[in-house]
Amino acid sequence: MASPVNPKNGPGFLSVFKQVIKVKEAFLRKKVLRAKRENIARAMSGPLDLSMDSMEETRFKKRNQYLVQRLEKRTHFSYRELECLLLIYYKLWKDGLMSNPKQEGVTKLQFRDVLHCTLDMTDDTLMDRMFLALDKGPNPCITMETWASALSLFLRGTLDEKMKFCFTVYDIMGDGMLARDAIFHLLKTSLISQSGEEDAQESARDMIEVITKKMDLDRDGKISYSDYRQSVLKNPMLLEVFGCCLPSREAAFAFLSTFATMPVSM
Ligand SMILES: [Ca+2]
Repeated sequence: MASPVNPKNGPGFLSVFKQVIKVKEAFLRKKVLRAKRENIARAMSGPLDLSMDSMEETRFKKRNQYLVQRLEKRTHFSYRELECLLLIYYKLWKDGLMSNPKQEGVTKLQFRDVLHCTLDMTDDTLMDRMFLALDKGPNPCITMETWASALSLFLRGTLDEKMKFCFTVYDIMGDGMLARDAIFHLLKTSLISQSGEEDAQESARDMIEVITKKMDLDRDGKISYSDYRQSVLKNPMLLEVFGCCLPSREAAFAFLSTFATMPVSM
């Protein structure tokens, strides 16, 4: 695929995008119950397209039409939504090219910033694990496919998709089982950001008993995917029990409203 050309100067795309999302979030909180969601999306989609002329946009869409067709089958987005999402990718890539002309796509670092700034995923403790679950390759950039499928999961993923993703993030040993020490490590790590190291150890020790009792359904001392899945189906609050790795509903909704024709209901 050809590199984007003629990156324009001006504020970085991500910072513009971040501001748009923040405005949308505030706006949606106040108005979502009264305003028609489609109108919100249409009325507020303008500012994101400032940095690309229509010829360039048309060329980009034409060049990627087969990819969009493929992604339409594999993600929860429509053809038009995918075009918008890939345009966001393209603009981020162009942003990156300003500092590194050899950059071959959106870098993982940029994607991390997007998750941080626009999807409010500010908990860094599991970020590396999340990237491994999304994209195992050593390449510093993510492909458009990874971009689209990750956002499909974060914005419109089914409970099953989310459970599989979360468990993969938690499964540090990669053997499909969460042993006691892995559970302790996950709990402690997620608690450290809220309390100090010592308090986190203490709390993790307390929590491990409660959680194992609740989730280790076959009583073999480990939490398998089947234990986890059945527990989450019974109580969806347990989905992110071992650490945050999904955006909040509000953040996902605000992001969706930048490009989606029919955002999910809140
Ligand atoms: Ca078990």
